[in-house]
Amino acid sequence: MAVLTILRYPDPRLHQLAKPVEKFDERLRTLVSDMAETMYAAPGVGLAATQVDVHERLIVIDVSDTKDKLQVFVNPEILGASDDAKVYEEGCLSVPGFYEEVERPDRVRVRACDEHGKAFEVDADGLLAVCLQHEIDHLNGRVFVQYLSRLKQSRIRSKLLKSEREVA
Ligand code: GNR
Ligand code: NI
Repeated sequence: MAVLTILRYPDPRLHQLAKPVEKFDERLRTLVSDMAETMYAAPGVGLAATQVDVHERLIVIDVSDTKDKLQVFVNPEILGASDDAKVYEEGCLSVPGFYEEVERPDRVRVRACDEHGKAFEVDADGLLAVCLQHEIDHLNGRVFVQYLSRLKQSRIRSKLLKSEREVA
């Protein structure tokens, strides 16, 4: 078990397109358990492999209050989305300290495999729907700040670059 390093915006590696997982082997299950540990330690409600610099289509999510309901999505696909949208105040472990409103479809149907390669589908609403869309965006190289105005994006970028310099 290991806590992995989370990439921070505006790291260009956050914009890489992740490739499908092909082998459901021990390496994948170790990565799932390290990602889960990293998510719980942060703490966060979700984590995409892209955020730990692994460019494969893998997400972990736990939106439970008790933090004991890990959900693993390998090669997730959005099969359908509701016409009605909802605004949610989003944050991201790769964009620490910033919370902004993002509008997305209210409900999504997602198909994925678990870490053993078994396929399943879920109908998601509420925070799970927001989180699934946020994480699948990461796999496609998209960070939530890209939904904001260019002014907000550039403010967030320069503040995070400045705080990086202060830590160094
Ligand atoms: O921990 C997280 N909380 C969150 C809150 C609102 C909308 C999305 C999220 S996901 C985020 C963890 C993260 O950055 N996942 O990529
Ligand atoms: Ni995120």
